[in-house]
Amino acid sequence: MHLYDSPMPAPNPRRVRTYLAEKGLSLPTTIIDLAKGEHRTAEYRAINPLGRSPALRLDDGRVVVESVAICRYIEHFHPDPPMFGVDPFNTAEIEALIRRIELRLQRAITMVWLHTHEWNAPHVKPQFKAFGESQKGEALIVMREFDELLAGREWLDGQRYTMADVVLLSYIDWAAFVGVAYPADFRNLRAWHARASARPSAAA
Ligand SMILES: N[C@@H](CCC(=O)N[C@@H](CS)C(=O)NCC(=O)O)C(=O)O
Repeated sequence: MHLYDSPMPAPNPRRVRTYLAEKGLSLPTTIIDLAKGEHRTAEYRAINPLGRSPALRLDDGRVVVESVAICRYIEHFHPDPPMFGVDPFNTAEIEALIRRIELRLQRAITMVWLHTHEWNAPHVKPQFKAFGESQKGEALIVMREFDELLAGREWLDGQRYTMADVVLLSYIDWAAFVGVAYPADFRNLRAWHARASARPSAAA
């Protein structure tokens, strides 16, 4: 297997690095420098026609895209420690958490990023700045929901550190990068964020 990865602050490739670190795994890697536009080259599009990072090329040449799908693929071969659930209910719970993070928090933050940030001006035409700004409030609504969910819980599923925590960490940090830091009174989220950030995998 060969990983196509991009450095911080890119949130989606980071998930795969965090996941691999939790498993104690490392893969041969090619760095795709997003700032240099390496994801838009014909060479990389031959790997991932979507022009997005990360991607995982299998030994037979097939390619898995989407950060969570890449981790799910690796999970089949390296099930310990379990990152996607330990029984049918827990697996469904983690899937639901990941979908909530991706479909609500990630979507809102992505709209902020695409429509308000100068970096995207050459690519997103037109940028709807007012729309982008409006999505900051939506992101905070979802963050508050997670703050409430985390009351009395160490990790999102209430049992152990899972892929849902990896995905949330990537987007809480990315949100701060694009200017949507959660308020100080989100105490449960803040404590969870400190715990997740203190894991060695967070620095991967
Ligand atoms: N849902 C995809 C998102 C992949 C994605 O958009 N990656 C970003 C880096 S964090 C990217 O390649 N951006 C380049 C671009 O949009 O032009 C995943 O989870 O892998």
